[in-house]
Amino acid sequence: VNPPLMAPLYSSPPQVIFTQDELKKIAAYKAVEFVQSGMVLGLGTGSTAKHAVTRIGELLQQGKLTNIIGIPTSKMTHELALSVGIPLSDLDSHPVVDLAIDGADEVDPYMNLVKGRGGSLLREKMIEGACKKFVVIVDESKLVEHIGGSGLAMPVEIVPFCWKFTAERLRLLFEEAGCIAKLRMDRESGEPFVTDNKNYIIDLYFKKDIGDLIVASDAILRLPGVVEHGMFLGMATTLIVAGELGVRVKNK
Ligand code: ABF
Repeated sequence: VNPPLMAPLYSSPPQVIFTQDELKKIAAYKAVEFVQSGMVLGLGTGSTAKHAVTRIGELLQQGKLTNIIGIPTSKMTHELALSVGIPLSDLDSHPVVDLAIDGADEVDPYMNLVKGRGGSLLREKMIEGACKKFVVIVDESKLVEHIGGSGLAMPVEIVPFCWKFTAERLRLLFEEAGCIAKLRMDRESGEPFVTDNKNYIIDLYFKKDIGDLIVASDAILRLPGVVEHGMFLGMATTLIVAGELGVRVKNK
């Protein structure tokens, strides 16, 4: 048989369409490549971080990782990590965390994040603030130009005591940005959503840009009744984004 006179210059690449969950898994597996035996790990919460926790458990069971200690960022992650065989501890016993891996709800071009739509922002911020390296894993739908400007919620954890008063003070802080402050409800019970720390969440929605993020952060944290907010500014050291065109890793 004669060879073809001219081979085609390009063969069209196979069209692979990933589901959003597959992209989350790709980002999570990439992050787990940073994990080394002997590390103390911050274990994130959410549907993306879940893939990383499960993968770390798998590698432990296969003996490819040893001597890992996990610090879970929520009760849910605590349960998951135990179920996949990750030995657990906390910040009191391990105040320095080598590496944390967690998802995010929004990521801006400077790697500032909004987190907490899953309700675990306080423990996430404590643990991820104590780590040497914080790897954020997202699918590309989480990338935004300005955090807080997507029309989606910016969560603030508050004490339940006189929550309406605190919600109104939060709304007034951002009145010029057309802020709406809503108490987060638990879909199943119809009662207020209660965090792992027995607090409430106020979700802030903005019609306009909220301006300087550090100024906004400081103003929120100065309000009595506020425990923490979901802006994670300057904390991420590595960002892993999975999209249809592949995985991108960006370092600070
Ligand atoms: C946690 O999980 C939260 O801080 C954030 O709200 C959420 C990200 O959700 P998912 O990975 O399920 O999209 O990290």
